[in-house]
Parts: sequence; C-alpha cells; structure tokens
Amino acid sequence: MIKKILIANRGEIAIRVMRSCKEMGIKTVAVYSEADRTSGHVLYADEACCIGPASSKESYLVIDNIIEAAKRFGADAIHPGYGFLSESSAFVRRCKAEGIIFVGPSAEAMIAMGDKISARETMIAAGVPVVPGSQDNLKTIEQMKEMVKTIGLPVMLKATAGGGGKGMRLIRQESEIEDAFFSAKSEAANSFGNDIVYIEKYIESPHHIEFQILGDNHGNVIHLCERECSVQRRHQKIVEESPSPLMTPALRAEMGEKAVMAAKAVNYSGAGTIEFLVDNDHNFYFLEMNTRLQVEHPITEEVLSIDLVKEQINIANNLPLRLKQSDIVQIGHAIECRICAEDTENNFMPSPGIIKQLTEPLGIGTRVDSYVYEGYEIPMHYDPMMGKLIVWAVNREYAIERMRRVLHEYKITGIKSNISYLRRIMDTPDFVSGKYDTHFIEKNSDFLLKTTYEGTKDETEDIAIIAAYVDYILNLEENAPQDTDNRPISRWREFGKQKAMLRI
Ligand code: MV4
Repeated sequence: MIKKILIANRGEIAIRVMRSCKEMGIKTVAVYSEADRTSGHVLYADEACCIGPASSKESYLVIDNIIEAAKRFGADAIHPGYGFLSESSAFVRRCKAEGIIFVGPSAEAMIAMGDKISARETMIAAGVPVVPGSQDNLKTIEQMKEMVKTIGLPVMLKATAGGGGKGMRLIRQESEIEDAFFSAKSEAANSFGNDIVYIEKYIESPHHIEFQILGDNHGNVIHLCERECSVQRRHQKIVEESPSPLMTPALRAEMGEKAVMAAKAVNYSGAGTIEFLVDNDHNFYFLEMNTRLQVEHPITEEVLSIDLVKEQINIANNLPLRLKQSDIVQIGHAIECRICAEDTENNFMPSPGIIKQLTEPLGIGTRVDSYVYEGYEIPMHYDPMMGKLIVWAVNREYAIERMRRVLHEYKITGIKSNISYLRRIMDTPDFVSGKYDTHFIEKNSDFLLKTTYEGTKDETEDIAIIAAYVDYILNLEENAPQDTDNRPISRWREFGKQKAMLRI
C-alpha cells in the first residue's frame, strides 16, 4: 500500500491531490521550482524538494529531477496532476523502471490515445462513433484534395499529434485547401515534431461534452457521467457544468456505454476522460481521450459525491473498483468557474503580481480549490489560473444563483482577475437558458466585454483597495481608536458599521 506520494505538479492541483492523501493517511512530498518557494502547495506538503529554476522546462518537466526527489524522500508513488508530465509515456516508463508507482494509466494506453489517427482507428474497431473522416496520413496536396472530395466540405484539418485545438484548420472552400494543408503541416512540425495530418467532416456548432471514466487493473471500467465544457475561449475552458443542459437519460446511457467501450479498447486503468462532439440533433462523435485527471473534475465529484483522487490512489494500489455502474447516480447540479489572474479587458493578458487582499467565498454549497493567499506573488512563469470556484445546488437554476452569490463574495485586489467577466457569463441569457454551444463566447462577446453593464460593474474592487490602504495608514496612527480592551479598532470596520446604521 502506498505510504508516501510525491506530487509532480504545482498550484491548486498539487493541493487538491495532497488533501486526499491527508485523508488517507498518506504522506506528501511537494516539488517546486525556485519561483515557487512560497507557493501554497509547498506550504501544504509534509516535505518539499526544490527541483530547479523557474522555467518549467528546467524543473517541472525534468524527469530526472523528479525521480531523484522521489528517491531522496522515499516516495513510493508519484501523482502527476494535469499538464506537465501527466501525459508523458516516457515518464510513466521511467517510474516503472525505478520501482515507483505512477498514479495513472499505463504507457501503452497513453500512446494508443496520444496519436489521434491511431486513436480513431482503435475507436472504429471498438464500435465507438468517430467524426466521418480519413484515417490516412495525408502526404500530398493531391491526396488531400481527393479526400476532401470524398468527405465533402466543410472539413477540419487536424494534426495527428495535436489535441486541444493546436494545428487545426477549418476549410470551407476548395480554394482554402492548399494554404491550410501546408500551414497546418508546418505548425504541427514545429509544435509536435510530427507533421502528419488528417481530415474530419466539420461539425457545425457542436457541444463539447466529456465523460469521466474509471478503470481498474482487473479489467473493470465504469463511466461517471458527463461534463458540459462548451464555454471555451481559444480552446481554454472557462466554465464547466454537470449535468449538461443538453443531456437526456437515454443519450447519457448511450454515450456512457461508448465511453466505457473506448476505455476498454485500450485496457485503460485509472481516471480518464472521453471527449465527444455533440450536435444539436444529439449525434455524438469521439474526439479524443485525456489520459489524466482534469481541471474540471470537481463538478463530477460534487454531483456524484465521489473523491476522484482517492479512487485514483485505490486503483494504483491494485484494488478493484469500489463502485459498480449502478452505484453512479447524479444528484443536483454543479458549476465550476476558473479563477484566473488575467485582464479580460486587455485580450485576457496574464496579470501576475502580489495579491493584496483576498476574501474567498464560503457558505452552503461552496467549494474553492485554490493555492493563493494574501501577500502571495503570482509568478509569471506558469498558467494564470489561481484556482477554481465550484458550487453545488439541487438544480441548475439554484446553482447559477449560487454561483452569482459566490462570485460576488470573491474579493481579490492587487492583480487583475476574470471574476467580473465570470459574473457576466452567469447573466448571459444563452447561458441562463442552457442553450449554448462551443460558439458561446464569440456569439456573446459584446455582452461579455461590456464592462459598464449595470449588474456587475465592479467599483467595489477599487473601493476595497482604497479602504484597505486608508485602514492600514490609520492603524499606524498613535491615536487610532481603541476598544475597551485597548485594541486598535479597524476604521474600515467602523466605517462599514456606520454605513449599515445609516441604512436602518
Ligand atoms: C472539431 C470541430 C468541429 N468538427 N472537429 C477543438 C479542440 C479540439 N479538441 C477539436 N476541436 C474541434 N474539433 C470537427 N470535425 C470543432 C472543434 C472546436 C471545439 C471543440 C470543443 C470545444 C470548443 C471548440 C471550439 C472550436 C472548435
């Protein structure tokens, strides 16, 4: 049984994993770069090991350094989180060679799903629907044109080593084929060191719906229902919810069954996700599999009351799945908002810096998975996501109301955040009605960027900064007001009280 886990990651996901370890009585080892000495995940861990300079290429991505840290601290397992080395089959193989348990799937399953053309072939053989297209490596422009004729315009040109939208080209007209072919090929060569491309029929206005699955080392696989992830900007998810507003019990059963078949086709073990494109007529197509725990996993945890990290660790301990498919019942509704240090009014530029004040929401149905604290400096070297705000409520309408409430409670100053933008999403009619697809953000960009919009104009943020500074200065004064125990009274609080009294 695993006694000590090294978390080969940083930030909120490292803490998320350590929280489950703590509950299971498993010791934790954090790794950190020189830019992350004061990061929340280092403070949370039982032990911590510096693995290199700020650049992730020289720290979080260096397999040798992470293995060395695991050995030095006596970790018997490594959890990779998401991103970084989480989908590196070379890392999985190295762990195995060193006698360290990798909390995740086999290298073989990762490789089978990593190459999109071979994944499509495997899915077709397993009876999982894929988008109509070609399994061929399109080598010449003539081959490409021939294939476009067979499939019919519009088509999507994709890199076999791609995923998440990189190296993708939409072709609507014949005249666009040549340009798309060569530019996609060179982009794929540069990004992935592999220029192999293939084409799929273009699905207009699809939903991105993914199914969580769990597989054990004994051949059992179950699905844990869906997450609606269509609120995306440039292939970055912003808001996710479960269940999907589009879903029906019949469609869920059908897609869930196909998700299980997809996972079984590669002998999948651990937590994974099958991504589907779903059109408005409920036709669905396998898109790709993510062979890791995902950022948005908490919404599944909230509607199912399942701790996915605990399940991952149990699977890594070779235990058979604790749950049967019939045990999986969604209750209520969960929504997640990604809280990012970015300037939504300036093309979503990252906004690193020192957090001056932080008040995280609390109360019924509220979950905050984050890693930052007051005084913490968000480093510029990594993803600007500070954490995730997750709500659960009995139904979708109440979950949206709750998300509005917790976004209102969330106060962060010193850096720019996307909180006001998220509040506007919660007020967008297409989101409120649940009738939205992957074009939601672009379709509603006018509304979402209208910063003077009444409901969410955020003067409070500026006022909070001013009030905090005045409070700080006044408390430095010798004649600051004192209470009966001779403790200084915060003038900010006093002011707040007077304001309340004036309202009575
Ligand atoms: C597509 C598609 C339409 N038709 N494939 C984007 C990310 C990558 N995983 C695949 N993507 C898409 N593939 C076909 N054949 C539309 C998208 C797509 C998309 C998918 C999911 C979520 C957001 C998206 C935004 C734009 C395009």
